[in-house]
Amino acid sequence: MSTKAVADQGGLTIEAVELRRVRLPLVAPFRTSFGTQIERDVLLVRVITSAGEGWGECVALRDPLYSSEYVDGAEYVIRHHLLPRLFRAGVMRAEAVAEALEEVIGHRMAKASLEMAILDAQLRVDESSFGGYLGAVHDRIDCGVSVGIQESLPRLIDTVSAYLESGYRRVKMKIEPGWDIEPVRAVRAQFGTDLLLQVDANSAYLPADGEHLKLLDQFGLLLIEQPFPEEEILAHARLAALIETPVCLDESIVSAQTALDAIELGAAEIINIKPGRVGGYLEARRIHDLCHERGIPVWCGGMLETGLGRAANIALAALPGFTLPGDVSASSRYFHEDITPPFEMEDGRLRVPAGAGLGVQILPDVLERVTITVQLERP
Ligand code: OSB
Ligand code: MG
Repeated sequence: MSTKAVADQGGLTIEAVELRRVRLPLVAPFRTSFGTQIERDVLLVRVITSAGEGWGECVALRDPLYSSEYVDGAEYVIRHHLLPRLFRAGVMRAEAVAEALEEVIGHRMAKASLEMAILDAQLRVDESSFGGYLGAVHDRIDCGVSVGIQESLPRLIDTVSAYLESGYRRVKMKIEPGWDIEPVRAVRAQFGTDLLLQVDANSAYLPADGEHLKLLDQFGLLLIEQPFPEEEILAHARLAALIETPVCLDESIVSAQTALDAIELGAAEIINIKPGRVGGYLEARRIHDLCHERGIPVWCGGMLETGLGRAANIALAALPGFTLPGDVSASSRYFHEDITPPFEMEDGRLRVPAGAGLGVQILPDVLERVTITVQLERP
């Protein structure tokens, strides 16, 4: 711990915050039940303090199709509603960010990006890593991969085959009505029953589709993720009682409170934890902790993050309750070129960064090349 430890000083003094929009083409179109992504339009947050800087990544997508948040809206709410509150609070520690922003309702992805940047800055000063701070117990994590909806069954088999050859330890297939039972049957037939396989519907089904989804039981899936809309907790609980396949929630879980309620109601047998969706890494850890106490398995979700968000997600995924491989893949699964040095898999695993803060450095040349706009906000 450095002599200028942030805790001793009561926090960091924020001098400015840079909001930077970057655009990274994806290596291949990624189709889900809510749309097709061909590039990642990301908002990055750089917090500049008297003791050094920190980076955050906002996971909001370009359009409000996965969740109500979207990147232009996140940038607006950060500039006009969140930063003024953060600046007013003066000296800041990551542990105090949520409270400083509490009166703004929702906008968790926007809030999470600020908390992440301040936590990175704070940990760099304290010379500790995200993993160390969050409570990581592993130095490597198992990688899963999320496979989009494909044009045809042969294409699907080729895509899954290539991912398995590169070492991924678990496959998640995106499904939607019309692309569910037969694609899963084809993957099982080709790769066998040992393959760790799960499906994600991104809210594409109706509560009345329970009997149809029960057809998935024959395939021995690890879980079905978010079949129904975000607010349909009761429908998920009823499905969990109807089918053998464990029901996992993603979109519905926006906080530790909603996680606890969903578990108590029998709607979440497994939880996908995405730090952005729940307002940050501290709330993500609280969800981990409560699930761990109750024996609910969790895994780390992904939002097609750059190397910054990926570094933090890997650290989170190294906590003891993350007993299932997450959607935390190698950088090459997403981008030809990332804004940090690429995360590379070794034997289907990624190493947890050990350096201070996020433990990754920005590549300035790449960052400049992919930047669309930069704005500097000052107290
Ligand atoms: O539902 O898990 C999801 C990507 C963007 C938005 C939502 C989801 C996803 C993924 C990909 O499934 C996860 C990743 O590899 O980053
Ligand atoms: Mg999902």
